[in-house]
Order: sequence, then C-alpha cells, then structure tokens
Amino acid sequence: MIKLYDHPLSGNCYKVRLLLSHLGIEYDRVKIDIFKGEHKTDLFTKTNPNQKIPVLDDDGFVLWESNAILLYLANKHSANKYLSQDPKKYGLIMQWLIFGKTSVDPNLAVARYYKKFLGEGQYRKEDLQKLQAQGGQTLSILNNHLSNNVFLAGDYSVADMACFPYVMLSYEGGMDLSKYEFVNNWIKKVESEDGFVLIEQ
Ligand SMILES: N[C@@H](CCC(=O)N[C@@H](CS)C(=O)NCC(=O)O)C(=O)O
Repeated sequence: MIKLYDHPLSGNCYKVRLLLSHLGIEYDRVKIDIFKGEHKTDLFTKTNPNQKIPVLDDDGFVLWESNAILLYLANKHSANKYLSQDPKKYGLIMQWLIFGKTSVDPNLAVARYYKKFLGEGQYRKEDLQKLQAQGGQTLSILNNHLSNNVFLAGDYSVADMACFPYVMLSYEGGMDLSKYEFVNNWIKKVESEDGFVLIEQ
C-alpha cells in the first residue's frame, strides 16, 4: 500500500493526490503538520533529509520531491497516459515540470505563502510586490502558450498536474487570475479531467 506524507493545504502534496486520484490508486495519508514543525523531527528527517513534504512510500521505496513522485507514479502506472515515452513529448513534459519549479513555485507559491500563511507584518511589502510582478510574467508565459495549446505538453499530463496547484491558487497570493483568459480555460479543462479532485481548503 502506498503511503503519502502529506498536508491538506500544500500544493506540492496536492499535485501528488491529484495524480493518485486520476490513476484510481488507493493510498494512506500521513498528515505531517508543517505548521507545528513535524517535518523537522528526527524521525521524519530519516524519511526526508530535506525536511519537506510530500514524501511517497511505495511498499518501502521512499521518494521525495513532488515532481519526481509524479514521474515515478506515472511511469509505473500509466507510462503512456499522463507521461510519454516519445522523446520530444517527454522533453516538453520535463520542460514544464522544470518551469513549474523554477518560475511557478518561487513566485506564485511563495506569494501565496506570504499572504495566506504569514500574514501582514511578517514579510516586506516590496518583497511580495516583486513576487507578484514576477508571478505576472509567469502567468503571461503560460497564458501565451495556452492560447495555442489545450494542455502544456500535448495531452493532459503530469506537466499540467505539476503547474496546476500554485497557478490555480495564485489568487491567494494576490494575483488577479481574470486577466489570463487562456489560463482560466486551462483550469476548467484540468478540472473536467476524469478523477479530478480539489485541494482541501
Ligand atoms: N521541491 C520540493 C518542495 C517541497 C516543499 O517546499 N514542501 C513544503 C510544503 S508545500 C514544505 O514541506 N515546507 C516546509 C519547509 O520548507 O520547512 C517538492 O517539490 O517536493
């Protein structure tokens, strides 16, 4: 049985739950309360020395880093559905997975973290404004791409699942998503995929 070390409000954990749901795989959830520091315990550090969630435990095979988990699960369970063995399609999927980690998360996820979890007075206003400006550029890049493409890398794939959480939640970081028509269309398309689940709020 798969075990997922998880927190309901984490976008990185949500993307793994999203894929597991699409794949129809049952799993056990182990809540790690990062707001109480449960990811910093000695016990959890043995599971992930980087002290972050999500962590997947597939019958003793332990894997951390959310995008690695997506690739592993898609490869194992549906190599041709949410992933592709075609070198070009695989390259494009990787491109958007990396874009997610280098552009979506550092801007949109961090802006959400500031506004939703830290609250005013706990961050510098100009830092948030910088993240929002860069987040706007990230959303524009996605919007332009999605004006000609239904999904990020051909068919619906782990690339979409990887970017979806923090794009969809970016309004919590103060982004005005209504300015990005094609991003909105894409959000609706993702939400209409079989097995789609919402993040818990
Ligand atoms: N690159 C990691 C990032 C994971 C991450 O930042 N997880 C957050 C929750 S969304 C976390 O564990 N934060 C606790 C901390 O950094 O102290 C991944 O994609 O799995």
